[in-house]
This record gives sequence, structure tokens and C-alpha cells, in this order.
Amino acid sequence: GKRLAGKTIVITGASSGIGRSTALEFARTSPQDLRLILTARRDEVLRELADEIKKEVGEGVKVLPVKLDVSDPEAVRGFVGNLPEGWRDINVLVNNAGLVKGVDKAPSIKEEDMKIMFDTNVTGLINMTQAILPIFLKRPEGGQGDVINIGSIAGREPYVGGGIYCATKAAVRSFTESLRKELIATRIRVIGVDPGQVETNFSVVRFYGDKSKADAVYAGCEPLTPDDIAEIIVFAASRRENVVLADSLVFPNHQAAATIMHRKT
Ligand code: NDP
Ligand code: 8X3
Repeated sequence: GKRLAGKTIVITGASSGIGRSTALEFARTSPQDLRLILTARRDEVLRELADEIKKEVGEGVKVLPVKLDVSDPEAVRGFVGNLPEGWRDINVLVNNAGLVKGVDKAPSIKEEDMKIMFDTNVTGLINMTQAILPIFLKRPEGGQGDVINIGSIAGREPYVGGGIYCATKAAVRSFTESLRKELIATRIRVIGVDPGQVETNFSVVRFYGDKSKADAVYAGCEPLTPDDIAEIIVFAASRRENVVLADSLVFPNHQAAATIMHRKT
């Protein structure tokens, strides 16, 4: 808790899944003194989450819900400037917002699916990073702050029907590594977290809202919960300042590769 005290944390995609769990986990870990800026497109869900956090940990954690579509470059450019006084001294950026659409193979990938995945998972993440880095770079020793990028096993291991999603997550991994190298002379930490299978709204979004298709993805499996990944994100952010959890691949016990799962029948 102590290492996080007084920090201002931005989480993208905080309305569901890993982002939502990460907000709760930061609040539980540092309930005395924390500012959480929770962003997503569905701001009414964020306001409910803000109330839930307040109820659980009390007034020590200040929560600001902000409607933000990371795939809208103009909105991202205006994000920091539009924050209220007292909320701009950001210390941690969790680039979590992301999505997958469809399982089509190359010839039939839909143009709008391709566009939304790249605009959100890649350009959105880079735009957010560009928006917030100037704040980090103004601090002593060349700069201080954490950029935590959520990649995926899919970024390391392309699979059939994942041509675009896997490419976006490979791009996240590549950008994360470039950024860490570029910031070598600063105290800014660039942290990568690559989850395997986590049960969230992810597969529901992939199948355009078809819950039964989403459930079939996890049939016989014991996927990770979003809380499992949230714990790792908060762990990384609360290490001693000289410790950079640069890279991590996180599987549930019965997963060993993107598409190798032991299923109980
Ligand atoms: P969810 O669908 O549960 O959550 C995704 C979140 O991203 C939502 O809060 C959604 O909010 C937000 N989001 C989507 N598009 C945008 C946008 N344009 N602007 C802002 N926010 C957006 O899925 P997960 O929690 O599983 O996904 C979180 C991250 O984890 C993603 O980057 C995903 O690729 C990654 N991941 C997930 C894995 C899994 O198996 N679930 C495994 C590996 C990585 P809203 O709709 O309100 O905008
Ligand atoms: C989500 C994991 O492998 O189902 O990033 O695409 S996978």
C-alpha cells in the first residue's frame, strides 16, 4: 500500500473485465490515499463502479469516472487538459482497453472489424501513451511514472482466426519494447503483461454479443479470472522503484499455448 500512496492512476477500459478488477485491486491495496481515473466508453458503468469502490474502501480513494473512447485521437488529445484541477499529476497509466471482433480467416475479415481492432488496441494505446508521457517526462531524473501495457499470449503466438487481433497484440508487444529502450535514461517503468485465457466480456464481444458462442470458448476449461491479472498489474506498480517487471506471460494451469488447453470432458 505505502508505495502507491498519493498516486494518481489512469486505467483505460475500466468498465469491464481486467480493467474493472484492476481499479478495485488498486483501491484495496492503497485504501488510504489514491486517485483513480477510470475511463471507458460506457461512463454510466464507470459511475456505478466509482460508487462500489467508495462503498468498499471509503473516502481515502478518490475516483473520477471519465468517458473516453481511446480510438478517438481527438478525445485522447483533449483528455489530460480536460481533467479537473488536482487530477493531472498522473503517475501510472494502465493501457488495458482492447477488443477482438470475429474469428474470420484472412479472405473474409471484415473491414470494420480490422479497423476497430487496430484503432483501439494499437493506435489507441499509443495515443494514450503520447498524451500522458509529457507528464512523466517533467519529473526529476529524466522522468518518472509507470506505463503498463496489456498485451496477450495472442501477441506472441498467432492463431487461426486471429489474424488481426494477434497482429494488434504483437504490435503492442513491439511498441512496449521500443518504448522501454527509448526511455532508458529516465526512471519511467515500461511494464508488459500478457495474459492467457481470462474469462471476461472479451469473448462475448468477439462473437458480437452471442453469449453461447462465448461460453463455448471456456467449456471444460478453468480460465483465469480478471482479478488474477489485476493482482499482477498492481504487484508490478507497487514494486520498489528500481524494479521493472518488464515482461510476463500468465496462463491458467491447464493452458500451455494460445490454443493448447486441457479440457475436462
Ligand atoms: P472486456 O471486454 O471485459 O473489457 C474490455 C474493456 O475495454 C471494456 O471496459 C471496454 O469498455 C473497453 N474498451 C473497448 N473499446 C474501447 C475504446 N475504444 N475506448 C475505451 N475503452 C474501450 O475484456 P477484457 O477485460 O478481457 O480485456 C481487457 C484487455 O485484456 C484487452 O486489451 C484484451 O485484449 C486483453 N486480454 C484479454 C484476455 C482474455 O482472455 N480476456 C487475454 C489477453 C489479453 P467500453 O465498452 O465501456 O468502452
Ligand atoms: C486473449 C487471448 O488467445 O484468446 O487475448 O486471443 S486469446
